Amino acid sequence: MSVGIDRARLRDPLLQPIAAKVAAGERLSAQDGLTLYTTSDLLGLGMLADYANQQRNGDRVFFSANQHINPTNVCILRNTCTFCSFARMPKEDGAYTRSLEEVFQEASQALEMPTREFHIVGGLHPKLRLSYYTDMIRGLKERHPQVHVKALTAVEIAHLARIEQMSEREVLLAMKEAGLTSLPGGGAEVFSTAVRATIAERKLTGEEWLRVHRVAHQLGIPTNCTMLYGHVETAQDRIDHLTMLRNLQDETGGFLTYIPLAYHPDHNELGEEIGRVGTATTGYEDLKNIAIGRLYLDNIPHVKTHWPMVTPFVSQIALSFGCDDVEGTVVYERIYHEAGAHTDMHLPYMDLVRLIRGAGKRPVERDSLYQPVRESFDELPPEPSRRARPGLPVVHAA
Ligand code: V47
Repeated sequence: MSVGIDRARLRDPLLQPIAAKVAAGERLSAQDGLTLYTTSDLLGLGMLADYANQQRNGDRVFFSANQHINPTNVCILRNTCTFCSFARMPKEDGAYTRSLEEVFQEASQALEMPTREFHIVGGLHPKLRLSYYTDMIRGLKERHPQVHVKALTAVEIAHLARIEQMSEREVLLAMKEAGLTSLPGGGAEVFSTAVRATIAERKLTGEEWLRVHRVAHQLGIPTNCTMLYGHVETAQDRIDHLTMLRNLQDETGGFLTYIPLAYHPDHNELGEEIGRVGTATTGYEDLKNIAIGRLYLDNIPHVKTHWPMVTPFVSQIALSFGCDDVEGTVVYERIYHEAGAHTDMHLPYMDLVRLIRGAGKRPVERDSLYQPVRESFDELPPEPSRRARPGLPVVHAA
């Protein structure tokens, strides 16, 4: 059922001309984007985003039976990415690097659920070579041929290219050859040079991040994109970032989904510096970023809510604010839990179905490429048999 735009319900008159553009399917300008960031009419903004989403996706909401795997937290940027709580120096307490056998073992733990995607990201390890990752992908595909592998952020691709003295294109080709389906959207943070100088001084630049994604798209590897919000960035920085994503998408069409990532301030230097420890972003900000992503990125088909960061509760409401995709079962979430997220690490498959249905939407299990895998769930056995099997450490954050 398609909802319309009831312009009488807009409390902020500045939203009226934007509503006219949304109704006509016209692209929003950067100034419109800034207006959306500054309005306090959250429900008006949500109505516009819901309309734009319904036009594209109807009442379908996608989710995936996926598993996050983080092969190492050792990262050469440990001391300069001040927002990150996950990275460790090689000899620091808590540093770990998995052998390939350990990765394969972890990957087989959740297979009682119908896993369709491995989401693999980690630190920039000074010694792990390209072959570690290509052997990992090959080994995973041999063991689980039906599972898609979405692996390594643009930052990790650029790092491997540097240590292997290869081009990014060659690294991506080798990964594709090994069985890679797509790239996740991490590492983008906020493209602004000034923001990066504060939060990620030595990470690759925005232009470099976009270059890796452009090459991936040219090679037929679709990718995701993200923006890390809620730290030192301004509304202008956010719109500039979204404009750069939109421009690349006009050029290549290779982005599948946009995921706004809510900054978590615990156990990292930036949180202490800006006095935010213990105070993550608000639901208001989280919903705004989802809605603006939907309206401004008119050429990116999907907008995903990452429930480990914003809670399943906010994610469910996001489904009425322009969002059509919920992060999947996840199984082990480490990056945000290190930074103070209090959500569970794992959301059982049927809980996701219920969450989507509870928002009045139609759940669709998808694969990494947004091909529907299952749209009817009533015949599935009830839990607990579809939960991860006993013994799998489904860890609840303290
Ligand atoms: O790039 C790191 C973020 C990202 C913190 O493509 C933090 O489907 C909040 O990109 N607070 C990696 N965020 C995760 C990511 C992702 C997640 C889910 C789905 C997909 C996808 C991609 O995590 C990093 C960084 O932006 N991050 N530290 C922190 N303290």
